[in-house]
Amino acid sequence: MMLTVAIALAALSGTSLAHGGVTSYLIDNKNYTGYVWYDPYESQHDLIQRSWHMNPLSDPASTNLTCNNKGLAVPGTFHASVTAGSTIRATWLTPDGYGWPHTLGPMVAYMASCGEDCTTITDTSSLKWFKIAEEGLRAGYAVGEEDGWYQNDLWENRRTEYWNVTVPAGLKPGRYMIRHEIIMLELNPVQFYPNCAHLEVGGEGDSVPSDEFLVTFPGAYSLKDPGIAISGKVRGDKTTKNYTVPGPKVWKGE
Ligand SMILES: *[C@@H]1O[C@H](CO)[C@@H](O)[C@H](O)[C@H]1NC(C)=O
Ligand SMILES: *[C@@H]1O[C@H](CO)[C@@H](O)[C@H](O)[C@H]1NC(C)=O
Ligand SMILES: *[C@@H]1O[C@H](CO)[C@@H](O)[C@H](O)[C@H]1NC(C)=O
Ligand SMILES: *[C@@H]1O[C@H](CO)[C@@H](O)[C@H](O)[C@H]1NC(C)=O
Ligand SMILES: [Cu+2]
Repeated sequence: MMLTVAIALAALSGTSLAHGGVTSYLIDNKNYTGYVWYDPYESQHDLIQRSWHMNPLSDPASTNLTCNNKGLAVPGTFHASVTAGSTIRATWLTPDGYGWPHTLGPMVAYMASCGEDCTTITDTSSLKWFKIAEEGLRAGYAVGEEDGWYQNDLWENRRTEYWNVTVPAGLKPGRYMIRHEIIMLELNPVQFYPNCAHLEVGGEGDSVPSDEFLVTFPGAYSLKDPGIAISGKVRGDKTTKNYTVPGPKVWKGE
């Protein structure tokens, strides 16, 4: 117990320990364990999630931004079945019970059509992503107020360790990559924490997003975007009460 507290405090105060990513997904009542970043790639198999490392990414122009470094599919990787309109619950929780360590900044989720098969895609930078959900600054809060951000809710023992996003009900069935991302605005340079996984969407939908909703990673973000340029200046800012989440508008599936 004391050890857990000590580790949590150490991780909070030290920036090098204080990182992470999506560790499991709950999809249509099935729990899909994620890639374990501190275990060797060779030891992992049968996951929907691509490989990742806990370290932050800071260059919006790097191919590392797409699916977290190389974001490789593991042997036996597959697509998780999900019905359009269902909730996907992503958890940021390590096996030792230690959760997401940062508080200030938005959370976003994207999907991209894989065509025939997500599992065989090696170059994820050609995928066309559409945003399905975002958690920006809550109304009435300033950017420096932790309670203004859902990211703060993820903090261990604070309120919750997960984020629910809904697969747009109108989305056409097919195979899609999902990309969750936490953007940490505490420091300059900014820190991006993306994670990718494979989905097989079923249901009755027949919609696909039009071009105005589609972006690539890298490509979607610039260090000049207001919601990124502000990184390193939010802590202590009790006056800025607007925040523009980077990337395209959320596609609602219509
Ligand atoms: C899903 O599995 C992970 C890893 O085994 C576990 O930490 C988590 O508690 C599980 N979640 C649910 C909802 O069962
Ligand atoms: C991607 O990240 C890895 C590991 O941090 C680094 O060695 C590599 O140079 C990065 N590649 C690019 C294109 O930024
Ligand atoms: C998130 O989804 C789970 C089911 O996957 C549900 O039990 C939980 O109440 C949802 N939480 C919120 C905050 O919507
Ligand atoms: C807040 O709004 C102002 C005025 O529209 C804009 O210039 C600024 O970039 C916005 N700030 C953020 C962080 O989005
Ligand atoms: Cu960190």
